[in-house]
Amino acid sequence: MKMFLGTVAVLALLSMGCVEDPPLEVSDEANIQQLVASSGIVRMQPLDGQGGDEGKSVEMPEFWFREIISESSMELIFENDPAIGTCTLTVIRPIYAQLNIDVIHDGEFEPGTKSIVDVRTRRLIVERRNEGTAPHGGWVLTHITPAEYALDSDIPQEVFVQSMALYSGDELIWECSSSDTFYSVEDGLPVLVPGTLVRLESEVLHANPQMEPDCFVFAHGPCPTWPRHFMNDDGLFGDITPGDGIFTYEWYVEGTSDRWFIAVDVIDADTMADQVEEDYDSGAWGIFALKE
Ligand SMILES: [Ca+2]
Ligand SMILES: [Ca+2]
Ligand SMILES: [Ca+2]
Repeated sequence: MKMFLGTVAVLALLSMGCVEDPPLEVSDEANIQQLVASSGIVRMQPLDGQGGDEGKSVEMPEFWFREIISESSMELIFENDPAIGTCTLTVIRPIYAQLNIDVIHDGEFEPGTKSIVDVRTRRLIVERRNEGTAPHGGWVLTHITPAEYALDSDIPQEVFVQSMALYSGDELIWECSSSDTFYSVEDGLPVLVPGTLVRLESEVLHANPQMEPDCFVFAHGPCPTWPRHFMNDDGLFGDITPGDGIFTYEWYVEGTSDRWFIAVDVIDADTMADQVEEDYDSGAWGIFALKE
């Protein structure tokens, strides 16, 4: 065992030595890869937070949450040659997880599990502003689309987010009706002011509705008490019109973070109806909101 540890230490020193040698020339692709890896707002959170939504509906499970099994590293697809000084990229990151779900309302947590095989995708635009300068060879992130979460399993996806809108009071401060929309990192992301009442609205689609309700919608991230919240369409808690297909969650912005990853997460009611079938079906969109 001692010899083994010694070998590991030597290898670690050798590899540190390699890192110290500065590369002669870093390619645009390598610089962009480093920029994307180091940028906090490119991150696509796994939506594994637990919620304050229990008991909001009799059709809902007693408890449920996603548990990450593994996340693959980010894959970048360059949509053009970065030599021209600007480049559009697709970022793909698979995730393997399980849905822990307990549908028996008895106060005991005895969940079943459902496999989650998802892929998260978003697109970026990067620009070379000051060639050859640090960091990242002068490459900066200028635009970003929302992150889109989709099934990558054998199950056909039937539930989809269609829109997201953020209001501060009555003022619309950010909206998205296509996950292909690019937003300027500088001035196109939602900005939230601590202490203000903010409303997140979303429309969703069920392509093959069989149940009533046909899906459940959740907000992730905005409020520190719980990372996950039930979005309702019953005309209460900030929802303006009951039954109009616009789901709402509203909250007072707290000043505890510099930014919040805000996602809308739709889950098929058929997925939530039992704890034994391998029928996980969900879709989501997410975007970073900044603190004013
Ligand atoms: Ca139970
Ligand atoms: Ca509504
Ligand atoms: Ca089912």
